[in-house]
Amino acid sequence: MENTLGLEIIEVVEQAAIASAHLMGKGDKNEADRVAVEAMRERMNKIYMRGRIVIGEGERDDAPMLYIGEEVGICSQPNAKDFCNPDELVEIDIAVDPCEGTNLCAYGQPGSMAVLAISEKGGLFAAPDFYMKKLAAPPAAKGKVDISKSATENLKILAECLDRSIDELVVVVMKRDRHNDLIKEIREAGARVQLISDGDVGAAINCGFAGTNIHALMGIGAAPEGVISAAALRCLGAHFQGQLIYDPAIVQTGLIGESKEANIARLNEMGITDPDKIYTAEELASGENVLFAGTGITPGNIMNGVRFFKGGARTQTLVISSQSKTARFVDTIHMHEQPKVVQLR
Ligand code: VTB
Repeated sequence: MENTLGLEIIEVVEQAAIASAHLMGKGDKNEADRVAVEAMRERMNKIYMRGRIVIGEGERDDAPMLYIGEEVGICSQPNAKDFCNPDELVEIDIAVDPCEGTNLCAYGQPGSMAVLAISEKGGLFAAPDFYMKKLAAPPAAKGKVDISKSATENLKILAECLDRSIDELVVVVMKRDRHNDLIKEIREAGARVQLISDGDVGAAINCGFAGTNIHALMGIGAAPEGVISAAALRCLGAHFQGQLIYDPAIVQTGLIGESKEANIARLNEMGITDPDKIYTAEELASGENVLFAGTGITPGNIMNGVRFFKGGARTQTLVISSQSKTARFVDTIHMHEQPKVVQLR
């Protein structure tokens, strides 16, 4: 992936985060999402690239912007031939979640982010709008923990890999009824549980870094966001596995189709013949070059949220690249007006 593209992608997530942050704490999650989508799309369409949304705001008929299949970037515009050379352009697939954790943003809670992942064409799994059972863990446990094992077994393995006792582990789980048994099991195994109301992408990424005091993410969240988490964790060499969940009785919340049978039929139509397949991070984000970018909207464990000052804002963004093998924290001061002073605080 071109370096300049990497730089522009940072601005895409920054702009989405700033837009959402204006609505932080206002109690309107749809509006917080809408403005982020608009800002993300506007900035993306100024990039010299041929991009295609593979994970976005939904099917074309349901989403006016950043819908699945939407072409983005200067070189996707109808008059692109006038200023883009198709021979020198790599086609890019993009997975976006302009406001991950919309509730967190709307209620001023920590952990919401504007995130995206990009890869060359075909490099990101176009996950259906279902749920996904997820297991994220630090690099030391990669390939050792296994989503098909019980939480108890995985905690034993994790403790060994991280050279600590089970009660020194913290597992993030989303507070949902569907996780009641899982939470009980983790506690009985001796580990500690950090319950979150929303935002499992941030939680997954925390597993990729030492020092966050988060050692695993377990439980069921949305599938599309699972791919974005997988992209980040793949670049970090951390563990991520995902398994699609298509049975409404397991999920218990959210919109997930009429019935298990209808959902399996839909998956088959999409070419997913083994609906129970367990995907690794490398399968969900299989591209040769994968890049993750996320800007904090509200503060998180490893990144600050957007802070406004007179005439501007300051953002923090994490960019992880498989190509350059870097995890880069980008701290940006946005000067919307000519400032009298630029403060560093
Ligand atoms: C959300 C959201 C998560 O999964 O809860 C969602 O906060 C799905 O779960 O970050 P519910 O339908 O039960 O709310 C995520 O979007 C991402 O996986």
